[in-house]
Amino acid sequence: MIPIKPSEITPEPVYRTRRQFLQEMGGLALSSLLLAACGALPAAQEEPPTAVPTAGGTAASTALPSPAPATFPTLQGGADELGTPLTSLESIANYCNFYEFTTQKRGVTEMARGFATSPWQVEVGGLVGKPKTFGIEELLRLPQEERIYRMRCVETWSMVIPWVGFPLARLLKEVEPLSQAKYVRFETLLDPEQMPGQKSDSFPWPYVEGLRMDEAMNDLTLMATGLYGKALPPQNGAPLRLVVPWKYGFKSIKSVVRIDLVEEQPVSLWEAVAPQEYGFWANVNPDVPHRRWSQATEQRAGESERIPTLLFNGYADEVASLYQPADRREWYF
Ligand SMILES: Nc1nc2c(c(=O)[nH]1)N[C@H]1C(S)=C(S)[C@@H](COP(=O)(O)O)O[C@H]1N2
Ligand SMILES: [Mo]
Repeated sequence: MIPIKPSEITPEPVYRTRRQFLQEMGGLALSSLLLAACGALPAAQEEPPTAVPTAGGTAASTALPSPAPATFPTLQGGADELGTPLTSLESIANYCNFYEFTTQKRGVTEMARGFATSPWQVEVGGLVGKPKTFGIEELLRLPQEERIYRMRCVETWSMVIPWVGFPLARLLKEVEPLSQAKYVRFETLLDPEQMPGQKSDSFPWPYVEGLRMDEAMNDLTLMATGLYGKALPPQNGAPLRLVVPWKYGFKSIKSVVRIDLVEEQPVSLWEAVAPQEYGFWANVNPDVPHRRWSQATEQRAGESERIPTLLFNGYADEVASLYQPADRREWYF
């Protein structure tokens, strides 16, 4: 790490906020130095904790886009169903993976400020009876509910996030899936002018992800439109992102513009980039290590101790039956 004190490079008020934030994220900074971002890049591309976004970045990050839709439910409780306290909005909104902007987790917030999320359309098609292009305002009119989910990145950091959104199943029913549809394929916006990371040819843009039909229809699978009772911050995937809490975080694709029902298993971005390290299924399993590190424990944002990782990220009762036989290694890769 570079031995520069934050006080040497930023004015005092910003430095204070930043210092509080860095205290919370200190452990994460360390683990991100040890692990390459989602594995395919050299660890050297990760930023040390002193190289934080420009002055004021932290303070402004809580200024969420407004207005949030009136239908957003208010926060029900301060913990998940296991009693784990929520991760602070400060952490959720300032430590992000969103490679379309930058591979620097603490740089995303600043880079994504001003990202245009309205107008926004989501094209839903492929093997469906009634293909349809939805305006985001139409999707925001669907009943929105709050879901507190654990989020486990494949890099071993994790958060507990109070999402707002609607089940993906609700949207898919609108377009009437045909029986030939076996998988759902999702695509993020392609717009290198707004998302400068897409000018890098290290990745096959746009970001693509996929689910099998029964995973997509599972009630846990959420299309998130907000968090902490407000509209999604751009850096967290505004205006609409997938959340699949029992899988590693990279499956939860951000800023979705296209959803296709397809017959063939889609090839996701990470699978295309590093097929030896990232598979299609990516179900969380502490007993199946990543090729380069253990998945047995994780670092919860804001906590110093590492904690055990749970099978299916703690959602085994809801989803384990989808994966038979259970010991097939591919499910966890
Ligand atoms: N389009 C897109 N979606 C993405 C990513 C990305 O880089 N681009 N990163 C993924 C990874 S690796 C993780 S861990 C989560 C992070 O979500 P968060 O930044 O909101 O915590 O988003 C996932 N979705
Ligand atoms: Mo991730």
